[in-house]
Amino acid sequence: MDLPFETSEYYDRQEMLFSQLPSSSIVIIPTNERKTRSNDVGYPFRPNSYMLYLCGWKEDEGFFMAHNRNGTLESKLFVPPRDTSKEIWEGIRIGVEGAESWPVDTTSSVENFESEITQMIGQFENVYAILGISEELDKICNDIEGLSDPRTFLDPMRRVKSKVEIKHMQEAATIASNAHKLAMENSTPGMGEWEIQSYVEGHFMRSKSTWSFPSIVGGGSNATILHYKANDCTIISGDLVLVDAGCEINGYASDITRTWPINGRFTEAQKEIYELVLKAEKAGIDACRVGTPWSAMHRVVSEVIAQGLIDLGILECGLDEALGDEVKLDGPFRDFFMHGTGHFLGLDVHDVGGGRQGDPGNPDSLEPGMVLTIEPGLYFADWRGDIEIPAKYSGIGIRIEDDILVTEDGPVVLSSSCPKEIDEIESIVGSGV
Ligand SMILES: [Mn+2]
Repeated sequence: MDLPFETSEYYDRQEMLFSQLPSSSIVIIPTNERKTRSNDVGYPFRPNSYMLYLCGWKEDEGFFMAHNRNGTLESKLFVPPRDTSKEIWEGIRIGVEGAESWPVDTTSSVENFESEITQMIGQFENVYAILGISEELDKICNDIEGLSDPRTFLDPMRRVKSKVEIKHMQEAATIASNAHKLAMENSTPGMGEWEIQSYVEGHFMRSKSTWSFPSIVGGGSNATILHYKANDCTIISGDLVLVDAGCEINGYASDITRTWPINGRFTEAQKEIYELVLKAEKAGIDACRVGTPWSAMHRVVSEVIAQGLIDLGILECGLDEALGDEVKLDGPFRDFFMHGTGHFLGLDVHDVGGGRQGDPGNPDSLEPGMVLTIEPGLYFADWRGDIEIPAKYSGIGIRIEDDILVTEDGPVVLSSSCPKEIDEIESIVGSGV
């Protein structure tokens, strides 16, 4: 069996879910569907995160079902049956019998799913199902009145990581830290953004992991595009390169951003902006403490950024005016720092349970075991016509992002082995060329 956790971890999660549900409840969760790219070629398959969370099932078909009839929790996994003619092409399946060692009470074939579920659903007063993923399940649930979404209960659970989850997240953060370091070492003026990407993702692959989201590698003013994805330009001497990349291992994601000069030396103007972003990032990390309201990190980071922009003469106003509305923080500093300060991290890179500013379902405050990113940035987009930018900062885009575990003893930076001080970066960039 190939599971990242002991089966008891999954049974505990199933128990914790049902401890929140009324009696006579049934929960049904599909895994993701395969998506065709063309003809016989599919897009890479990634199992559904809730499926991974509740039972670790990784094959590209399957349904998790559990109910609490008579006060006892019973779970069942519907899986693709053994089928030699399909296995010749796609690989050997675990099958109904093989799945018996998964953390569920019983197993069945997906071929029986519709008839079994249709017949069962009527026996329960409360039906919980995740819709919008499986056409088959959506069709079955079409006529059910008062159907509820189990994610209301699962998301807050996923938000707080167990000790063993944290172990996997530390591994993901360490692999991504080393990938960034390797790319720094091999940086040299005139190389392509795609070559930097190959060092980063090559290291992911060598570490038996994959990317957790498509890597962002932006040289020069491409760094001012927040989710830049072309990665097809060359990076010339004097330019910075921004790399926002993370990996996934055992289902868990990391997400790190570093920005460095491709020739190994920051210019004075680049240094001024870099130091400001770094100062804001450190202040944000320091705010990741148990009991801190979620909005506090963004406020702390925004205040440092806004004050820094004033000190550099980029904004000509006082701090209050620079920050704007007390709650929305929508002042002119947002022309240069236009995204949120961070998000939760876990099975998904933008993990569930709230996180981004304004998301519904944000927690009131930070708890031990939560993992989030802190990622301030400053962007002086020379291609924008709507804002005025001092010439010396034109085209600079800098973001610094780390992965933070909240503990009773303060913030723990899971990605701390990834260099971010100016002198560290200057000594490592190009050292492997
Ligand atoms: Mn991020």
